[in-house]
Amino acid sequence: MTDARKTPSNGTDLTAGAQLKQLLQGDDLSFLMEAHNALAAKLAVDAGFEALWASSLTLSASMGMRDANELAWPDVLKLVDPITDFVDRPVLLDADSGYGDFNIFGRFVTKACAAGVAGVCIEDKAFPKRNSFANTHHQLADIEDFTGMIMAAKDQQTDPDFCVVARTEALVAGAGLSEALERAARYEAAGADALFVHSKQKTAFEIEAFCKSWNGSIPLIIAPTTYSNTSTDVFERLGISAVIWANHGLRAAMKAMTQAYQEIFDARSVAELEQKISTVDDILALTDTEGLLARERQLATSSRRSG
Ligand code: SPV
Ligand code: MG
Repeated sequence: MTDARKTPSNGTDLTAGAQLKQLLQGDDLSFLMEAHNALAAKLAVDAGFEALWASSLTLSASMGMRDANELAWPDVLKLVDPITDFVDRPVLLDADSGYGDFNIFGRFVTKACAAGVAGVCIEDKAFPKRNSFANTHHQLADIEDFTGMIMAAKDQQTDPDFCVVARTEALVAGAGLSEALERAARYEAAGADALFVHSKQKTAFEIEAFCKSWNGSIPLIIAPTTYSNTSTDVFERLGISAVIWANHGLRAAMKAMTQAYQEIFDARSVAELEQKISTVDDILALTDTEGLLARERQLATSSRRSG
């Protein structure tokens, strides 16, 4: 029996990995929306997003933790499982810097495949990592160690189309364009399925320079969190394959919840707010409670008949 709670399938028999690969390799620019839990994932899919980003920043924050490997890797898998369970869209899981070495990362990849994850993103920073926007020194990983982790991931994926996205933090770390290009080329040669080049600048000048000099052939991914004013047309012209809106779901929720809580606290009443927020029926509908009740009635009827 199909699970009616789930987002309707997009009508494909492709594995999660193959769906993500198809998006990344397609001619059109794709968009991945951040989701920090199953509810957020469902809302993103309902809005039209075809793929999701399970962000280390927002998964951690939603657990009250810092984006600094405070969330251990088994817990990351526990948090992503309800997301892949609830929505039939590919999820790219942010695996930070791979949680240690090739061995741990390889095990992580096998378990991520079993959890229905479409791909993982691994960034070339030392463990424990710090969020890219944390005002600190960002220590880059050794290139050989990092390429070993990419190779271990490709060896240990159980979905043949699982996507291993290599992310270079060379620009974030201030190591410069040529370091970023060198690392990107090495990661492609090691078997990465796509390259995520990150920048924390307020404009896209670093990304533009990177794209103009890059002569690799794997898809390019960006997360324009700080250069948010750059038009999407620019990304298309640069030949970028996918844009990750990396934290906007949690940021929207935080703002809305902060305002609602304050309004209720100040008014000592919910009367004013009632018309402005989702209804309890909306919550029941989100998880198809009516489907459960219908099934309950159906089973009661058939057991009365057979009894
Ligand atoms: C995340 O969303 O966790 C990311 C992107 O890795 S960033 O926060 O920009 O590092
Ligand atoms: Mg992250």
